[in-house]
Amino acid sequence: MTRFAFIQNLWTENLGIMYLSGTLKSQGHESRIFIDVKGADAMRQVLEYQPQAVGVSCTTGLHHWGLQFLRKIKASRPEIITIMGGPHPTFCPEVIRAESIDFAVQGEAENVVTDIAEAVEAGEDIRYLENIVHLDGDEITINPLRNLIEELDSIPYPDRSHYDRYAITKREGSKNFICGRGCPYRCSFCCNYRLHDMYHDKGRYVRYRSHENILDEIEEVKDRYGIKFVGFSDDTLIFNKKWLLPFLEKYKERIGLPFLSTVRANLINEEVVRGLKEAGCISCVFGVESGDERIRNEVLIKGVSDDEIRRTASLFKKYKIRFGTYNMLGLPGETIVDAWKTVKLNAEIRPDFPWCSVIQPYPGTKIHEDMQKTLGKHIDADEIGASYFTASVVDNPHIKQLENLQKWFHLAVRVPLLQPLIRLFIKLPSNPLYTLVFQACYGWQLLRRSRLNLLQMFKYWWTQQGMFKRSGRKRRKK
Ligand code: B12
Repeated sequence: MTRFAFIQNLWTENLGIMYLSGTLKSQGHESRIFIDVKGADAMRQVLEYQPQAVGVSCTTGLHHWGLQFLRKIKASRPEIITIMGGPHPTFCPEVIRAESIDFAVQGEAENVVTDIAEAVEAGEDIRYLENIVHLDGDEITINPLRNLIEELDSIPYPDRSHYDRYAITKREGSKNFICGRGCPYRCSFCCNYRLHDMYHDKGRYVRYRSHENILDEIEEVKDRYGIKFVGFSDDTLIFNKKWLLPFLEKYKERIGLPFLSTVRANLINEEVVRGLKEAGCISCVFGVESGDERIRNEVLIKGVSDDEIRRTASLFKKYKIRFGTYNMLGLPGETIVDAWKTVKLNAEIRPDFPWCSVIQPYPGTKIHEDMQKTLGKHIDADEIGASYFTASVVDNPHIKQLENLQKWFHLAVRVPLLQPLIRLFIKLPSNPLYTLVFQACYGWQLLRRSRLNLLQMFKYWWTQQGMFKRSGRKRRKK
C-alpha cells in the first residue's frame, strides 16, 4: 500500500486529481487531496498525513505555486517523492530541472499513478515508467506515453470524499462531471492542439463514457450531497448528436436536475437546443473568441461563423436558456477596431454572461508555437502570468489598451451606452480601479451563473487572489 497526497490550489473540486485518487483507492492504495489556499494550513496537514508521494496539479503559470509547495515538502521531509502533473509538465517537461521535483508526469495519468504506487511498494525504480519525465544528471529523459484509456467506463469514479473536509466545497450546491475526454477540434489557443499530436498513435483521442456510467455517477452524487444542479466540464459535450440526444432524454428521466454546459455554436441547431432545454439545461456558454470572423477562423482556427453565433444566441433566447460567451482580447495582429468588433458582436447577441480574458500563449498551443517562430526564440513558461484575467505576453502594439478593455468588457457589452466613456478610459494607464471593475463583474457573473451564495463568493475571492494578480512576469522587451 502506498500513500499519496495530491495538492491543488483552487477552492473547487478538481476532476483530474479526484480521478487519480479514485483509481489509487480502487487498487488498495491510500490517497488524500489537500487544498493549499490562504489560511487552509495544507502544509502541516500533508506532513501529518505522512505520505510517501506528494503530487501537485499545475496549469502553466500556477507552476510557481506548485514548485514552492514541493520545495517546502523537500525541506521538511526529503525522503518524500515529489511529483508534478497536469497541463504544465505535460507541455513543459523542462520543469523537471527544478530541484524540488523528483518526477514530472505527462498526460492522462490514472494508470501512471497506479504504476508509481506499485513501484514504490515493490521498491522498484520509478524512472523507467511510461509518462514519466526525469533528470539523468543534466539530461532530461522523457519516457514514451502510455496508450490512452480506451474504455472510459473502466475508470473508477472521481473520489469526491476529500472535499467533505472543507466547509466551502462540502456545501457546494453543484458538482462537476465529465462525459468524455478529448476534443476533435484544434483551435490555436487550446492545448488540445498539441495533445492530438502527442497521442496520435496512442489510441482514439475523442472518447465518451456510456450513458449509464455517467448517470449512475450523478445519481450517486445527488443522493450523497443533495446537489441542486449539475455542471458538465466537457470540451464538446454536444459534438456527437447520436450520443447526446438519447443521453439528454435519460438524464431528464433519471436525474432531472438543472444543468450547465459548454457548447459550440457550429454544432448548435434547434433539435439540440430543444433537447437541452427539455432535459433541464438552464445555462450554456460558447466561444465567440473574437468578433472579427477572419481572426476567429484564420488566427484562432475556431471554425465558427458570425451567422452560427447569431443563430445560436437567438435559439437560446427562444428556448429561454441563459447563455454566456467566451472572448479573448490581445490576439496576435488584433487592432483596437477588431477588439471593438468583439464588443459589438456580443452587444448584438446580448449574452447574460459575457466572459473575457486576455490571450495567453500557453505552451501546447499553436499560438505559442507561432509566437516562438515569429520571435525566433523560445518563450519561457515563466514569462507567462498566473492568470488569463490580467495581462498577456503576446506581442501586440495595442496590448495596454486591449488589457484595459478586457477589464471593462462586461460593462461595454451589457451597458452599450457606456461605450464612448470606456473608449476614453482604456487609453489611460491601467490602474486598480479597472481591476476592481473587472473583479466586481466577474463576481457578479459567478454569483448568477454558479448560484454561489455571498459567503461562498467572498471566500472564493479571498483565497483566489492569485487568479487576479498581475503576477511576477516581465513584459517582453522588443
Ligand atoms: C474545467 C477547467 C477549469 C476549471 C477547474 C480547473 C481545475 N483545476 O479543476 C476552472 C474554470 C476553475 C479553470 C481555471 C483555470 N484554467 Co482551466 N480548464 C478546465 C478544462 C476545461 C477541463 C479540466 C478537466 O477537468 N479535465 C478533465 C480531467 C480528467 O483531466 P485533467 O485535469 O487534465 O487531469 C488529468 C491529467 O492532466 C493528469 N493530472 C492532473 N493533475 C495531476 C497531478 C498529478 C500529481 C499527476 C501525476 C497527474 C495529474 O491526470 C488527470 C487524469 O488523467 C481544461 C481543458 C481540458 N480539456 O483539460 C482547462 C485548462 C486545464 N485550463 C487552463 C487554464 C489556463 C486555466 C487557468 C490558469 C485560467 C486562468 N484563470 O487564468 C485557471 C487555473 C485554475 C487552477 N488553479 O487550476 C488550460 C491550461 C493550459 C496550460 N498549458 O497550463 C486548459 C488546459 C485549457 C486550455 N487553454 O487549453 N479551468
